[in-house]
Amino acid sequence: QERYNAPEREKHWQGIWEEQQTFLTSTDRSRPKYYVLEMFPYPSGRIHVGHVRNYTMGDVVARYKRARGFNVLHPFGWDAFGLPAENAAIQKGINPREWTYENIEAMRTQLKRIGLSLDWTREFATCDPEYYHQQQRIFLAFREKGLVYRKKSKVNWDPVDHTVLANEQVIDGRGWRSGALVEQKELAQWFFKITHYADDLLDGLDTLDKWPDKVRLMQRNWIGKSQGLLMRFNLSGEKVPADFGSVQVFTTRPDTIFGASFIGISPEHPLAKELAKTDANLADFIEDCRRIGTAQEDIDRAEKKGYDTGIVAAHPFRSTTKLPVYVANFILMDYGTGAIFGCPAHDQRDLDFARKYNLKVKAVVIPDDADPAEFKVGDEAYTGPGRLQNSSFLNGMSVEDAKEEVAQRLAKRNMGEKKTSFRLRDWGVSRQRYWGCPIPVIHCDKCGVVPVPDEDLPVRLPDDVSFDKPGNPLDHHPTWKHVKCPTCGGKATRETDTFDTFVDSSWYFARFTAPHAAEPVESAQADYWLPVDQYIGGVEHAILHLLYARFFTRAMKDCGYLGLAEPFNALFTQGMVLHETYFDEKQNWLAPDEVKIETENGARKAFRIDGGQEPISIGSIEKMSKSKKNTIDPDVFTQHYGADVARWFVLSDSPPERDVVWTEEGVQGAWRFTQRVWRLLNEAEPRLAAADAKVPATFSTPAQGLRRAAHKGLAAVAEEIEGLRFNRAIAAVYEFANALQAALQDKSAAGDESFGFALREASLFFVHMINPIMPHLAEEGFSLLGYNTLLANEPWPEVERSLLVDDTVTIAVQVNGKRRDEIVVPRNADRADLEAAALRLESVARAVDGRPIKKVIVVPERIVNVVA
Ligand code: ANZ
Ligand code: ZN
Repeated sequence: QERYNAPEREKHWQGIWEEQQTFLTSTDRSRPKYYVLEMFPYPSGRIHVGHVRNYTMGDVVARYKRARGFNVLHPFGWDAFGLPAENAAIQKGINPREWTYENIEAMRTQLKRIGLSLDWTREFATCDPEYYHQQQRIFLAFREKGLVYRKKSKVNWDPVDHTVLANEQVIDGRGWRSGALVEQKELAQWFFKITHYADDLLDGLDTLDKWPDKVRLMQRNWIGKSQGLLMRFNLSGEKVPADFGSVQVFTTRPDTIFGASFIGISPEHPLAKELAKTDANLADFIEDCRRIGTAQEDIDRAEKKGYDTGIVAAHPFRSTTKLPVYVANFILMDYGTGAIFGCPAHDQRDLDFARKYNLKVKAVVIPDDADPAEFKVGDEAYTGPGRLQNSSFLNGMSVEDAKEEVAQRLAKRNMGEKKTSFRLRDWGVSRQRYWGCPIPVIHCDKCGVVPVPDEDLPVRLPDDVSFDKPGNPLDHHPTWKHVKCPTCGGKATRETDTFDTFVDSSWYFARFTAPHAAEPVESAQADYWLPVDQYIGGVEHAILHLLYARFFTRAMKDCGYLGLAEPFNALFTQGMVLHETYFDEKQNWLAPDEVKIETENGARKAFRIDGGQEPISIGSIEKMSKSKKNTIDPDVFTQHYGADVARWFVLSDSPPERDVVWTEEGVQGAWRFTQRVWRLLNEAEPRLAAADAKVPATFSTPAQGLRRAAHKGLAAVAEEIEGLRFNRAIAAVYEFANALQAALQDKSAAGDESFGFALREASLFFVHMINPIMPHLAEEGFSLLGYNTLLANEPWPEVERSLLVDDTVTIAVQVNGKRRDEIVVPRNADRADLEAAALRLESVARAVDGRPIKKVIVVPERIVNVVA
């Protein structure tokens, strides 16, 4: 029999699926629905193996659910706006739109070769005017609802190129093109009021029990709800400006007040700004702080620095204690009140700061089991629970009680009030970039901000843009931004900012339910399909994308577009695909296809394929990346081995939530398995024709054994796929393949009618078992078995529960009363089965040694005695 020619047969089946529109979403509403979605990709140009793993996971679920009688929605699209298209325009002079659509074209072709059961009629790209048209309408609806506002906010400003830079364009604090030191500049920008839903976004996490705990925790921390206290400190000193008699701080640890050793205010705090008017050194210091960069990590990483203002604050409970007031670079203006009291013993940032400026470090909370005389704070602040000490009326209290006590005493004196704070900030969506969705408003000197009237939407991106000048081409386009004010008809200009691309990906899953509707969503469709039943994607999106999508869903609900708050019922975050790295003596990376591996005495050595006797180095196993050249081109791979091998391999070796290492041996193993499946089916097939189609009244022992293996195998594959344990589903298939192979080799089964039936059933189950992961080979096998319909349209077979329980007994076999062997048979095996099974034994034949058999005594479930 011939080898299975995967590349050729895969093309064949893909052609048939396409021609028959097999995976078109059904409009039959009588069946239960199942919406499975993988995070849509950015059209960077080529599919990589990580995509293959991600989309195969979704595809396995989609195909399986389809077979289980669900109406499956499994769509695909492109997250197509963003900076790389502009970079291509700058570097290669290609128009961003053309670059993007060409990439989409190429990637779609590649994806189709993987054999995904997608409904391609629902495909869209976020840069399609049809899509961003609806996004502009959603924005204006949000604005009507008061969920959008404009305020001044900081951006990275390149003082040489006179342009705003994206965070990715700031490299080590310098502009990527000019090399100039980046500054912070305030610009009026658009914000989405995500904080309006802060509590709801937090509470909603409790309902998402099919999300990884780790992701929920990350979201919880990001939202960062803190119960704290606003405390007022009275200021004194010559320099205290008028109107600044006191400063208010936000603290979550009022219990530590007796450990306070300074007051810190943000460089942007009004008091700091006021003082800077008369203090040039302070003004310089503040200027310095601005250079840190806007990202949180930059702030956390920067060295703690402060400026002593010379002002002091009175301790609220110990009037003799005066706390120096510092302007400090680690205090953010947009959290709490932009001011803190510093307690170095119990806060790491404060401790770093105190060590630098020689401020007092006094421990006021000690662990329950610590000796107060011994307990010291070294380089690490103590942030755990414990008892209060050195704290006057708080001494001996627990942290919780002390917090309450301080709050109450201050409240009585009007010096403190409880306050909840969120770390979550409103979402700044303005980007000063070309390749994004235009923000549909017009600025008029007379009328202010005017929304673009609905009939004038979409605001389209112009095609004729130039990237010769740095900055936003929309801004220096000769005509695009100059328009008449829709309200007064006077001269006005369009908003030239475009949306953050996270906006585009915040509602695409809803759009898939009616991708070409004239409204953002069609209620009937959205109500039927949403929420997404299974969302699959990378953990790198655990915070922002998922939070923004959850915000959008709530906001769209409040605007009447959607009927639900949580968009993703279950979330699965898949691991990455890794590969070994190779490099030569000059530290140049080599790609896997430039290298051959030889094993000598168990040691692996790498050589160049194109000659070279000297071994090259094998580096560590790392995430596939272009820079290390350790990537595998799925296209080349599928043309050689076929998509099924790739699909099988990426799911086989480790649990899907973990990383998998792409290895040649692993690939070979997967390839050999496809050939083995093909061989087994070819061996089984000729023996099926003779088999009776009717269910036999009784089953022989081999038939019964095979049936058990088949039903158990099918049930196991189903259960593992339901739990997204694809590697274990694969293990169950391997196990069944072994059972099938053993049964095919069992000579005793020849001519047994009930075995023929069992073999037919087992072969059919086999193709069903592999179908979700290796759908092409499964179709091929199904057709080989004589069916002329598509397996993709077949329901998942029903298992017989009774065959799943291990109901076997071990029976001793004697010859002339002497124990010779034992057999394992179903408990309900009858006398004839037992007799036949015993007589088949090699050991029995040897003991009988050619003598005629007089009789066989059978005691069911106990013993078989052969009398010779
Ligand atoms: C005194 C104190 C003593 C604090 C102590 C902590 C430990 P979370 O829990 O994240 O809400 N803080 C307040 N506003 C700040 C700002 N704008 N920039 C930087 N830090 C700020 O953090 C609340 C704590 O962070 C507050 O409690 C405050 O320091 C600091 F042993 O007050 B704490
Ligand atoms: Zn006007």
